[in-house]
Amino acid sequence: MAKNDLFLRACRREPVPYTPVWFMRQAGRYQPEYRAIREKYSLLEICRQPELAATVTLLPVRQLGVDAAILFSDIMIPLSGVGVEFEIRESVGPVVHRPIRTLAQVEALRPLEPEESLPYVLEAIRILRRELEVPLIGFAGAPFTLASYLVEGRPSRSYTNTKAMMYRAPEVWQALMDRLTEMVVTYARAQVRAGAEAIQIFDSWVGALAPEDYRTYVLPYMQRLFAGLRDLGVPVIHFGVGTGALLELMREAGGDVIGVDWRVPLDQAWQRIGYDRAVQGNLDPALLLAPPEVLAERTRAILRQAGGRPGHIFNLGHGVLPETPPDALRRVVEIVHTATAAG
Ligand code: 1CP
Repeated sequence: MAKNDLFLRACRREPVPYTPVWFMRQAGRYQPEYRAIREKYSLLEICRQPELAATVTLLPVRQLGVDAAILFSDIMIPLSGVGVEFEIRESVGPVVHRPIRTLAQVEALRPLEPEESLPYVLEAIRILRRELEVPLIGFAGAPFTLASYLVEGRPSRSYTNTKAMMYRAPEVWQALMDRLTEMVVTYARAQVRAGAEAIQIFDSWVGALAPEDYRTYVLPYMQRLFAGLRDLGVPVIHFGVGTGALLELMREAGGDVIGVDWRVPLDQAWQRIGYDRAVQGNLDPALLLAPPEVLAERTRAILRQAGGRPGHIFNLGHGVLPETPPDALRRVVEIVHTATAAG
């Protein structure tokens, strides 16, 4: 079968016969098959065994009919390669054993050598490229979002320690963001060399920042990050949650595709971002729990807001919730494909 490259064409804002769709967290707890694998293996075990990571990556591709696959991994994975010790704690998320608070701790971080310390990630990508008939997206966490876990030591709502470091110890913050930016560029480049056909940068928690703070403490690093990926020639997606006040700054930072959450209507978001970028989004993941006719109408509403303009990739505004019925995801794929093919 010829490869379905609609996702890559849409990233480049080329016209496509129908709108491509994939879902953040399309492999995960909502799937009985994933839960069965998780009974035998921890999340990190799955990430570190290339055959298992590839199997989990493939599950939703075949079941849902999506137009792209995303490597099954976690944003924390490359941190093990720079010397950070962490675990993924059940019902909590990433927990860092010794949160980073001092310049000495930042300076103790090693440069990342992906082939040495993360060979299983690169091997999973190579396996997937042999198996997949849709493009493979690699990914990395953005420096701010990674820093939030390193400084807080665990998931946070207020990012108090992270912001305190920005304001009170800017030299520590700058050193940390420098290291993380370099790590992300090295990591994403290795993924593309191994075969990843696009990269998504997850700045999931950057919406916690006021625009002025984003400009001062994050934008320069993000610009350097995207500049460091430009010559690879693969599309780069720049995603964050709660970024309604930051979309223009995210555009300024970079990315061929800007990921938008559900809090901003897609037509307004695209107008603000500018039509010289592609956009990805933006159905509220909770709508997958709504009655079928409500889900269908809200899916079509997003397609109307995209207005048939080349450069829309349909996705959720954030990851699939564990409570989601798999059938709801299949229906969304069907609606996106048929509604845009007819139009
Ligand atoms: O086994 C489990 O079900 C535990 C939950 C889980 C899963 C499924 C974690 C722990 N990580 C993952 C896999 C994962 N992580 C993927 C899978 C690929 C896919 O989309 O199919 C991806 C893309 C990630 C990336 C990730 N990890 C992000 C960015 C994406 C996002 O959702 O914003 C973030 C913020 C993390 C940290 C993390 N890892 C795990 C959890 C529960 C969290 C979030 C914790 C928090 O609330 O801060």
